[in-house]
Amino acid sequence: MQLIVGTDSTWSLRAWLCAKIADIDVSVKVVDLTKPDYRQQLALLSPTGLVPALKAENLLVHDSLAITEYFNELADGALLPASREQRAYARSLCSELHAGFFNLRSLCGFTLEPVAPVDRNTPQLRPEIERVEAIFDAAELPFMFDKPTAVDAFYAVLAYRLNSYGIRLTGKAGEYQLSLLNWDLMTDGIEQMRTWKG
Ligand SMILES: N[C@@H](CCC(=O)N[C@@H](CS)C(=O)NCC(=O)O)C(=O)O
Repeated sequence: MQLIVGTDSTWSLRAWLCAKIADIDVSVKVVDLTKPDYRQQLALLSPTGLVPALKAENLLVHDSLAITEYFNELADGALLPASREQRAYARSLCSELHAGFFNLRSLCGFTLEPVAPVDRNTPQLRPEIERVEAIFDAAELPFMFDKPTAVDAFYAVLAYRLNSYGIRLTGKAGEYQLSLLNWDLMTDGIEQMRTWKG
């Protein structure tokens, strides 16, 4: 299987992390999203013109959440917690990230380079950060549940983004943020992302 990813693409990193948690072997094809002709390249690889996309035999999965679910099925549920209730909660958290946190995304753009801190108390950021805090507060530690799941993969990228902008959560939420930042898979993922830039 081939995972088509983009430079500095957080959605791509989430899919890559999920492949690793599920122990699924994928080769990586990188599209440099800074190149002037990247849209032409992507048009040949992904029906939406977006990354990530997963190319399997007779199949193309073109959204990070769908890729995560596909990996989860291939790996007999390895990406979600064991209980049905926890799986429903985990899916809600992944969907919430996938569909939300617009202000954090637009005001704290993902970057591997050092950036200036932002004020977490601005009216746009504060409610979203408080929501992240509430989610992180419920973590079992060191992961959200009793084993690494897609939730950790999805939120590790957000934990990293917050940290880049000088936003360190406190209390249990802060412990979970730190645990995600120090997670060996996440540090490997960040290194992997640096190689995508060539
Ligand atoms: N909901 C999609 C979002 C994918 C997405 O927005 N990808 C961005 C990179 S992070 C992209 O391909 N951008 C290229 C463009 O906008 O032309 C997913 O989760 O896979």
